[in-house]
Formats: sequence, structure tokens, C-alpha cells
Amino acid sequence: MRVQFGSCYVELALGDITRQSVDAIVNAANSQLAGGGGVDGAIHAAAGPTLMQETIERYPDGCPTGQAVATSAGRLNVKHVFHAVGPVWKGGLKGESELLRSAILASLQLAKDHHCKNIAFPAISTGVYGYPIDLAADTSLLAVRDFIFEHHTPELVRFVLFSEGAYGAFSQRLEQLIV
Ligand code: AR6
Repeated sequence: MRVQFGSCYVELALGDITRQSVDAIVNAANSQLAGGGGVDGAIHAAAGPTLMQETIERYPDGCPTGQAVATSAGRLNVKHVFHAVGPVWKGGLKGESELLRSAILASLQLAKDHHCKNIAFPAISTGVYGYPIDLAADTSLLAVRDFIFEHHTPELVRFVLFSEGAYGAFSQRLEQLIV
């Protein structure tokens, strides 16, 4: 599914983010940038050990929740990996929505800073961190739409969803955003 917002596109795909050919992919990292399971584990495995070496060297203090940092991409077929730290879901009254929005906006700002024409996101926080997929879809897509309307970049934002359920949640919300 692909939707146009101004001069830019938001696209949904079902699949594995490590197989994407885009300028940058976003990792759903933890604030220690210590690696882990899920999409983080898959990205580090596919990129190879240089990704963790660079991360430790450049960001020894990690990255706060709601922010993102950039590295190169090792063996991945992309130029950059942006390590974004989404919130752990604690019921919805602990600023989770603002923190998820902030992590997405920080990643898009890095894309702009690095002159990326296209970028792929996973559904940040919706795995180990327990964020309900429909609420994450809502917050994530609104953040992207708002950034695109303000900055007119990047040309393409793709959400790579790992299950039919996640794809369905994102597509339902994206349809509602078409004006
Ligand atoms: N491609 C695309 N999406 C994926 C892939 C993949 N290869 N693998 C999993 N997903 P999660 P979080 C989906 O748990 O909730 C890690 O240990 C998955 O189905 O990866 O932000 C980190 O180190 C889900 O929808 O990230 C942190 O400690 C989404 O990616 C913590 O988990 C996010 O799931 C971060 O938790």
C-alpha cells in the first residue's frame, strides 16, 4: 500500500527490514544500544560485528528513549542505520505516545541531515516493548505525515511490517489518514 502526502510517499510492506534497499533503515534499539532480539538482533546479525563496534565507540552512553543516533551499516545494503529507542509500553499514561512520536521524528531528522531520499522503519516498540500495534500505527503514521508536511522530505518512508496483523493495523490507519 502506498499513499502520497504532498510530494512524498508513505508505503507499507510486509517483510524483513534487513532485506530492504533504501538509504537508511531504522533499528528498534534499547537505550544502552546493547543489541538484543527482535529487529535489533536481525539488523546486527545481517550487518556484522562492525555495527556494534561503531555503536560502542561513537555512543558509549547509549541513546535516551525517544531519541535516535546514526551509524554506518556494515554488510547491509543501505547507507545508514538509525538506532531509535522507543518506549516500553506501561499502559499508555507514561508518555509512551510522545516518546514513540519523538523517536520517529528524530529518525526522520537524521534522514534529512544525511540527505536520505528514502528510509524504512519497523514497527518500533510493538514487539518486546509491548506497545499495542493499532496505537503504535496511529502514532507512528501521524508523526511521519506531520514531518513530511513540514519538511517535504524524505521522498519515501516505508514501514516494513513483520506480520499480517501488523500490516493490517498499519494499513487500516493509513487509509484513515487519506484526506
Ligand atoms: N524486520 C521487520 N520487523 C521485524 C523484524 C524484521 N527482521 N523482526 C522483528 N520485527 P522488537 P521493540 C518486528 O521486539 O518492541 C530488542 O531486544 C516485530 O514483529 O524488535 O521496540 C531491542 O534490543 C515488532 O513488530 O522491538 C530492545 O531491547 C517490531 O519489529 C527491544 O527489543 C518491533 O519489535 C526493543 O523492543
